[in-house]
Amino acid sequence: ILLNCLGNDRKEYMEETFHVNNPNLDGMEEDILYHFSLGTKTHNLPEMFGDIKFVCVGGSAKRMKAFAQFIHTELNLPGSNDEPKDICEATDRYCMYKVGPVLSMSHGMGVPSISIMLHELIKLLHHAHCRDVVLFRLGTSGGVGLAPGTVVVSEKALDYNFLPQFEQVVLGKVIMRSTELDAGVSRELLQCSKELPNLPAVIGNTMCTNDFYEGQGRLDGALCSFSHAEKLEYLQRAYEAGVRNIEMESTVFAAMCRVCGLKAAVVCVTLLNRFDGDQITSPEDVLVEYQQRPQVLVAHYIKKRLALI
Ligand code: R2B
Ligand code: URA
Repeated sequence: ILLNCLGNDRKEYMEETFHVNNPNLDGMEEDILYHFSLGTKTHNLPEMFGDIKFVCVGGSAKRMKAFAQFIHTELNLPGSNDEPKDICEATDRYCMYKVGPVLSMSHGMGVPSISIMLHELIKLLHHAHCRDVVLFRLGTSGGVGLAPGTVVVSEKALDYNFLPQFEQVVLGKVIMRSTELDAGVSRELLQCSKELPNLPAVIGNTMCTNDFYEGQGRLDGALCSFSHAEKLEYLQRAYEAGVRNIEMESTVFAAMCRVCGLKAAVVCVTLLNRFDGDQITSPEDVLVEYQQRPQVLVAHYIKKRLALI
């Protein structure tokens, strides 16, 4: 089934099954995934990655290593998980761990960093002939009108104007891509949250920005060009547009997965309520526990899908 995705200069199509959206790839004798230190000639990608069904990505390398160890235990897999092998150890751009059918990867901070990683990740899944893969972004965020520690499962990823679109500049022109996420996976994740203790979760819209400070209406950066009242007015408008959290990668994540027909979900914990302040003041142990919440939720989902519970 071919669906017209968005009416742009160049039409893009979405099929039911996942596909890369670039005819040039077919003609390439070798594809070097430079930022992963992997390639189609140097590595047997189908053998290494062909059985992947769940890809979990998150900003921090340390957190994604911890997730690899956690999911190893949760899936009752054999062998030790003390020192999981970083498949991308030859580069320090990203880290990558494979745990049975789960790939855990870091993407760094912000749209440019995750976008480079997603180009190479989607090509990797394509070269490895993976099928029926679901992608999750497990992250942190600033909450909008929510108690800190609440997990937001994103309904839509919105831009700074609260629109469900991602702007990419291509050959000097702006291309718009839709940022809708998989409604079925989001609903199932919310259901999973109800089956877990200590996992407050909501479905809401997520606003993605290109900056942590002024770009998110913070008053505490090195620069600030607006008043406290203007900040609150912007957050209030965001709230009214259904925004419940703010982070820095969801729009490009949603857009790239959607164009390639990959199911995707964004699951971010809120570290603070932005109506109450800008600085992240919770103690380290509280923040560590908050950051485990998206991991616990997605692990529960994966176990259910694998019929382990
Ligand atoms: C959430 O946290 C990071 C900024 O602190 C950024 O990567 C994001 O989306
Ligand atoms: N990550 C963000 O992007 N914003 C916050 O306020 C907290 C974490």
